[in-house]
Amino acid sequence: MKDILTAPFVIEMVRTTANMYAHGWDERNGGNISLLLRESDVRDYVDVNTVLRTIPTGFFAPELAGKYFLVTGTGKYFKNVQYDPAANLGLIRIAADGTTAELLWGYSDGGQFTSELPAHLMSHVQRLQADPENRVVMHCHPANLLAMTYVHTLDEREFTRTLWQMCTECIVVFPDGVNVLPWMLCGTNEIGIATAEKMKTARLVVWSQHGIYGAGKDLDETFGLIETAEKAAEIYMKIAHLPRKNTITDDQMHLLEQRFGVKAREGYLD
Ligand code: 2HA
Ligand code: ZN
Repeated sequence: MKDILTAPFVIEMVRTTANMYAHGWDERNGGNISLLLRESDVRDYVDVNTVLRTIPTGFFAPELAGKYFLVTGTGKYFKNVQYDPAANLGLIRIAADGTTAELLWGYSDGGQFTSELPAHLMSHVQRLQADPENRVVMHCHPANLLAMTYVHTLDEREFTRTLWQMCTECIVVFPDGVNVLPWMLCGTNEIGIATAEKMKTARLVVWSQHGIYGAGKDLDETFGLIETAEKAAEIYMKIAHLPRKNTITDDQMHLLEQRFGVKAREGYLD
């Protein structure tokens, strides 16, 4: 067996959690990440036939039976992952029953996966249907996106259009736009179901007055997706109280669509 601390998926997760913390997106124990792995990714690093512990997930996801995930731990601080990956992360496999997680590595102090696992796993199911390459679901609390949910309408078309107007590259990075959930109680199957439903049509889902979910094919891409939306929200929060003299027009958005070969969400541009 190779040392799992040298596994690319652990190194990437350590770097990503540290970077997210440095961006101020993950105060205290805020935020969580799940990374879908193939058995071929993990079998050099763990004995896939040795289950350390089983942990009930609290919901039923038969589509994910046999799938492996590297998941941040509940109550754990992103800033600390780099110093003790084995305590702050866990490698789980969803058992054949679709409702039990089999721990193969990590949560070494007796801990378990994030309380938001339902939202993560249900979102993986939806994103895999939309894009078989999707491997990451990422949640965090970026300040400007959060601030925006206090002062901007939560209408998804309007919210998306405002973000697109704040930076030229936004429509290129997230042409599918941003879906928005009203405030809901976090850590529940209900918010998991609602998030996954929103993940059918967009890779970004805002949780009002709480944070954001992003999905993508790898950690870098998903980080970049949230980073771009958060940058746009930052511009919005800088200008929202000032008279707007200029903007990016819908005609200009159409030019961006053509130049970059993307298609804006149906009905979102005039
Ligand atoms: O894991 O961010 O939404 C802490 C949270 C819960
Ligand atoms: Zn949160």
